[in-house]
Amino acid sequence: MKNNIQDLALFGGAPSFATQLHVGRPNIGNRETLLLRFNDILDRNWLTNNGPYVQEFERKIADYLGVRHCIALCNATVALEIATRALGLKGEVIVPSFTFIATPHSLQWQEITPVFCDIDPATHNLDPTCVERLITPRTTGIIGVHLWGRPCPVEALAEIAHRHDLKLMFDAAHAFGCSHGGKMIGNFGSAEVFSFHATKFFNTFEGGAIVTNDDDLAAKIRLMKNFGFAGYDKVVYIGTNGKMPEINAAMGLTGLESLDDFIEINRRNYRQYSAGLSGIPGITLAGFDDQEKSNYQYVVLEIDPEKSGLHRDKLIEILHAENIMARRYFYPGCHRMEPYRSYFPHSYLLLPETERLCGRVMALPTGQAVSSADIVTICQIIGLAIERSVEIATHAGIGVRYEA
Ligand code: T4K
Repeated sequence: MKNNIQDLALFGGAPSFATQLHVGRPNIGNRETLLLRFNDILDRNWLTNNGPYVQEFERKIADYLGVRHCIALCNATVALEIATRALGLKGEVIVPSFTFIATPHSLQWQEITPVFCDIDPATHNLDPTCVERLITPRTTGIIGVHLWGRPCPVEALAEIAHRHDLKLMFDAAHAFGCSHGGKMIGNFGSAEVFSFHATKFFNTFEGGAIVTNDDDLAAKIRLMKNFGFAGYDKVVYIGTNGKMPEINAAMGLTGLESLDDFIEINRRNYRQYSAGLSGIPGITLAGFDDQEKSNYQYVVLEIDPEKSGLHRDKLIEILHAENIMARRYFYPGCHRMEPYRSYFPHSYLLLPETERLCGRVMALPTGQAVSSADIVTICQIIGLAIERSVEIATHAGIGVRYEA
């Protein structure tokens, strides 16, 4: 237990953890079952191209979500590219800037202009009023991101899309296993895209999926992910290679069998963080709606520098020195990354809430790899740092910015 700032590793104490605790450590299901499936794949000599495990994986995901179609893909970035293309998006598409860079890149890659929209500070998701202000004659669609697995204002966005005759789809990379109004995420908009990357609470090593209730769209996506082939020697669309290999589906099928355990571990961790951080001035933990299903994969703190006396970046420096590898998701905002910062150098003027949150938010480690004792220690260090913020400022010079 550390009691004063000299105990903190940044100021000469021993790090709290001998090895690093990471955000995004993968959850792994039953190893024996997984290895049996790997052996099956090798015995069958069928490694990819819509193999039996991919087909089983797609059926199980569709059943779990209650959607008509799931198309398993190699990752969510390619899934976003295929979904936007299949929907016929072009010109301008409205997206949040407070997201992972894959959301706008999937558009720009196809020479569609991502138009960055501000967010509601209470939910970190698209603010429908700002969305409406950004619609121009070139706008063809809106992509909402269910950030941290918390649902977008889907009804308000659907109403705007309907009124302006725009396509609406969702980047649900964070939201597998989450619900909105009692309905699983995956059922909203024309299509939703999940990521099953290693860092997600449920993973297929790399992987993603498009889910939709639209039969025609699903058929088009299936062609597009396989070069446009509609049978041997017959190509009917421009397509790409978006296929998920069998080994990834085997990982996914095995993970699905432990899904409830993964969620339970995350929920337990989240509750413990919530209790351990409550009452620390200037710290707000992004909440989840208890009436809905959530995967609790992102433990996200907002640090108010006035109330806590510490800048987020100083706190990250302190945590990193303790081997707690907190992350500044999603700093500095997509609009401040290339090529967007060169294309739209003044876009920050329209993004005041995004700008504010990008400087205040951090994600903490959770999942199978984090124990209850680890969380006690992490909360204790955050509490100590904020309690001694004045001393820390004197010792280290406040306002020292974490390297950008
Ligand atoms: N849309 C949204 C809203 C997204 O957040 C993402 C991805 C996408 C779309 C695109 O999905 P994919 O095309 O990736 O399916 C990571 C992930 O690579 C990325 O998938 C994820 N979002 C994003 C939020 O996080 P980085 O740049 O933070 O990755 P990296 O390598 O720094 O790893 C993060 C942490 O995870 C590290 O602290 C270490 C740990 N880790 C990572 C890997 C790969 C492990 O412990 N084991 C591992 O195997 O992007």
